[in-house]
Amino acid sequence: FVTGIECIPRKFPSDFKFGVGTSAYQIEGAWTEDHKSESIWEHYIHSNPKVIADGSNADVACDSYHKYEEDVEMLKNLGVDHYRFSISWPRILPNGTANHVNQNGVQYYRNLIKLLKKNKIEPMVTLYHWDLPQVLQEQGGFASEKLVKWFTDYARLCFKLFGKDVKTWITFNEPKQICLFGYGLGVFAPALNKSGELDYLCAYNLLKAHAEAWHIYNNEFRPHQKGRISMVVEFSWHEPLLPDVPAFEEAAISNLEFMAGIYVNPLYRGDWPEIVKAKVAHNSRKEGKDRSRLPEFSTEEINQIKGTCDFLAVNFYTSFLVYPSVTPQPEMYSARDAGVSSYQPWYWEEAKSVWLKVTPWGFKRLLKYLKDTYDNPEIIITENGISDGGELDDDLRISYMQQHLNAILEAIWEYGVNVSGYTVWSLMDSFEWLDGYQSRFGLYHVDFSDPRRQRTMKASARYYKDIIKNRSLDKTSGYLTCSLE
Ligand code: GBH
Repeated sequence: FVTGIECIPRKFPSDFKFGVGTSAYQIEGAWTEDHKSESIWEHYIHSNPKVIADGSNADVACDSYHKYEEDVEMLKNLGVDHYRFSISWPRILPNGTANHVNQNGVQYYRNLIKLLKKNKIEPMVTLYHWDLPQVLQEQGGFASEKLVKWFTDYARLCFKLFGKDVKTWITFNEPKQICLFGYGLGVFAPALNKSGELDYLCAYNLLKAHAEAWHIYNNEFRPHQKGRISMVVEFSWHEPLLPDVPAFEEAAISNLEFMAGIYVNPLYRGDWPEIVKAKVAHNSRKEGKDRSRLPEFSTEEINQIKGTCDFLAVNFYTSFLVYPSVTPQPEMYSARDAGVSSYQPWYWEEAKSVWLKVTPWGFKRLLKYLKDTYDNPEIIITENGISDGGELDDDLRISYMQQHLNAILEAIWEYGVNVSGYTVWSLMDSFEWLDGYQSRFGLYHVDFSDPRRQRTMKASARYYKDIIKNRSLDKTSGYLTCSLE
């Protein structure tokens, strides 16, 4: 029986913001210019060139250090509301610490921000997108408590230098990649692999550094600068392999909590998720340890961390099917602690990056889950995008964006999820970490064999430009999609 017709407006709310993103190390190049010092990624790649799929590095990358004016031209052409980029810590503070400020580095970001403002593009600035000064790594990096002081000195300096024009700050991009990949699995710089210990210690120090930076902003800068600050967390959706079977439902939640809740729960409630605390404590006891491998937050720390999140900043790319397992990937302690395994079926649509399968349905479920779990927060999508081989006629990217934007519309209109902005990853093709230049995420193509690093608009850029102009997913269907109930 047809009981009614459900119609979803295909239009975005009038104050919805559209943007694109990049990060310093992936685009700037000029890796030693004007007194910039070496970051952990430069150090890692220069000493192990084989870890990068095509043997490349980001010494020049998109050369945005010299070509930011062209970058802003592209942003203008797209008509974006905001541009998310990151500041290179070793470019601003070559010694790592705030005892010497590199004026040339400061000037670069001043110029960029000024040009953005002149063109009415809001800067959304990430303080840390994985490029720690190598000198600080040599003193322990994120495994050291000193990180809190190093990072908050750097953050305070940036608020002071740029806060007049920057109203949206991100402390860290994707703690999971920093801690699990960098200190647990040994695949990202600094390539340490003590999973189940160093990754948890990294998360502990990172969260304290984030919280302290939030309080510094809140107390010393917010009163007159009036901006907002948060931390970006990457969420994949974790779907139970067998839905409605309690053990599988629990496995999926467990993976969500170990992969993302571990970083987000503290921001909302001050502490690790209960399930994470319980499972790590249980396993630590079984291993004969006197205390949990997961560091414990003191009451004071809990109070300090709780509430340090002005909006929920979410990166979304893909989903996984999850099942309970007693023998998960042995090298991955956090998976072992979670007691789950996960995989992506071969028939899900593929991207160029092996880890990325197209799952807009997972995005919609995730948004609903976030609304329900964190008390209906304002959500900004700070990254979403897909890789291919760099084609100019990039149908795959257009279809990916169309499906993911549609998922947002459905989450807004069907579930009342408060999504206020969307950021495409990425403005242009750039250095894609371990994939080098083989996986391309850009709306603009970059020719890396050309010394001028020529940028060319792809079909997806024209598609996104239209969406931004119309504030709608299509112009033809009267802004509504209807389905029979
Ligand atoms: C984002 O991370 C990053 O913020 C951004 O810099 C990056 O360019 C973009 O994604 C695209 O990758 O190499 O198989 O061991 C998204 C999360 C982190 C998921 C790295 C895949 C690599 C897995 N990604 N991870 S693998």
